[in-house]
Amino acid sequence: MLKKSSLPLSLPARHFSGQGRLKSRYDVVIIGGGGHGLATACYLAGDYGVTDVAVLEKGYLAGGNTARNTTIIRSNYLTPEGVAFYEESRKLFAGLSNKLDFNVLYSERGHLTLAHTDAALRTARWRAEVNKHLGVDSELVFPDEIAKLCPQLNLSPDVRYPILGALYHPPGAIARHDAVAWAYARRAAALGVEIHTQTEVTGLKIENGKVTGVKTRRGDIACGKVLQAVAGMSSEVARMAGIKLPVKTIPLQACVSEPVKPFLDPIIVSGSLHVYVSQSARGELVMGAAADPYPLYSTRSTLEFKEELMMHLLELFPFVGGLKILRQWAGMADMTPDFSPVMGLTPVENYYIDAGWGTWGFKATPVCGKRLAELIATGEVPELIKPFELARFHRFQQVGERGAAAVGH
Ligand code: FAD
Ligand code: PYC
Repeated sequence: MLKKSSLPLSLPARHFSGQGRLKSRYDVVIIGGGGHGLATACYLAGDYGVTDVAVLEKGYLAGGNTARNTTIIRSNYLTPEGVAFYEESRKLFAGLSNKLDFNVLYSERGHLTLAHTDAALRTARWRAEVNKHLGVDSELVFPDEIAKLCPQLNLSPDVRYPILGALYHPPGAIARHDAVAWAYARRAAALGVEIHTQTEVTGLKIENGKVTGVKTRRGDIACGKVLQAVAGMSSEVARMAGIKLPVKTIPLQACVSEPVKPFLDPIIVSGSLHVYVSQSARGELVMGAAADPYPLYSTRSTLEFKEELMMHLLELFPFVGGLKILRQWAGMADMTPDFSPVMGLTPVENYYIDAGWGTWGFKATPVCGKRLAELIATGEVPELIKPFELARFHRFQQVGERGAAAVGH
């Protein structure tokens, strides 16, 4: 064991410093201390010098969906708007450990979306073409190629749903979710941002159509600008601002197995079988399925989820039958009608939104932080996030990502 005196003097603090008193006013208040809120705070301070910022988190840091997701990072979406947006995030992710001087265990694995039907093959081809057109590395592959990329997959034609092909996305990656949040928190705090956990926002002060303050369980605060980045609680918090979101909140469950020696390099997704799996750096299989079939504000997890998931997993990897499940959990996913996020301006002046992240928002953590910081600091809506503004639902300009964002359809 290292003695304290033998540690290098320059050893950086691993975490942000403890919270102090709330000030009576901040230039910017960010509601939600998940990855998105923390990343925005970090880029506001680092890229724009906006440091009079408070991140208010009702629970512990990044204990919401940031703690609960299965960490898949990819940009193989269907719409040009989606592909460009997630590709910027993927690139930021690839350089994140260096930028923040904190190892987020970013690991490029390749991502295979399996097609078991002609319709799924058609969608895979479509996605591959849109991706390639925008310079994103994706291609349609067939069983002979899939066998080389993932020899463990059951490619037998004699199963109920044989694998006909797949969308292969070599840059698909995973990372350590909580390290991403800690890295942003640590850098933001070092730049002067205040991070207050156990500080729930319970109301907003709005005067003449403009937000001027937030009410919290620790007292009221005046502020210049507010961003809400609260994932599964988006409708509730937006309601405090008088904003109705086109969002349904639906539980999404996941689980991990006991750790085993590395055998699975790529990330495997099957929409038809409602199952996806990757192997973490620790050797655990990280697995999930489609969202639950009903809206609910709950993070309970169910036996049905596990039974159905295992049934389908065994169709793909029959040899994992003896593996034990270590943990299962759920998060609350805010699902939009078009399976795309809601980002940017709202009808309330100086009140910004980052919501509708459903089952797909971990991969967007860096780009959300960067582009929302740009919006808040400059007042200009970045081109990259314009397609995702709330007003698109009034103009019938949805960004339909269902075929590429959801695990089961
Ligand atoms: P969160 O991390 O949830 O942070 C929001 C914070 O706001 C929470 O900590 C919450 O406590 C806080 N909050 C709420 N209300 C208040 C209030 N009134 N006052 C103060 N604080 C408040 N995405 C991917 O890209 N890839 C995946 O593989 C993936 N897998 C997933 C698997 C599961 C099981 C789940 C549930 C989600 C998955 N996602 C995935 C989606 C992803 O987890 C989320 O979209 C993303 O984490 C959202 O980040 P966030 O910072 O917006 O939200
Ligand atoms: O966005 O790739 C994704 C994903 C997979 C599982 C949940 N979300």
